[in-house]
Amino acid sequence: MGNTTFAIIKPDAVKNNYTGKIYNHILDSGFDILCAKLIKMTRAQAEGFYGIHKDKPFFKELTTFMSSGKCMVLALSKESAVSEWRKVIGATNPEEAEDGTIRKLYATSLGENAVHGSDSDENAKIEIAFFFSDIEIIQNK
Ligand code: IDP
Ligand code: MG
Repeated sequence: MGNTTFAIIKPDAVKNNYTGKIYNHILDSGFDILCAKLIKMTRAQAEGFYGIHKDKPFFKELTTFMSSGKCMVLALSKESAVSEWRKVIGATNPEEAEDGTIRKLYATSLGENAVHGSDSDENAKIEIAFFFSDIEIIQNK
């Protein structure tokens, strides 16, 4: 298992002023933040990032939402970062997310669910490279 994952604080959470709370949640859960920045994606960027879902019925809703406002993108480090971060964020649908998870605490709905987390080491690497250049990433050595 790798020790890096990729996260997004999504536009609903940024709009609702949960960025600081989620940032604290990340640190309190033992992650080291390798890099972070506030961005606003274009529709084309959102479509590129979520290309894996292009045939899903919710693709248009998802890419409209993800390009609707500012979001914070982050690379996070911890042992088994991918699975550890998925535990901290909770189930995709906030109604099914466990108490104390970020999605349970801060999500708006199934589509607008506050945060993103990579689903594999391979995708974490691809997703970090999508948003960050090598020079932006503080190596954890
Ligand atoms: P994940 O974010 O928990 O990995 P995925 O299945 O990869 O969940 O879906 C990516 C994102 O697409 C979700 O986080 C959510 O924002 C959105 N999404 C997933 N399923 C639906 C749906 O049925 N309706 C609307 N949006 C959805
Ligand atoms: Mg996913």
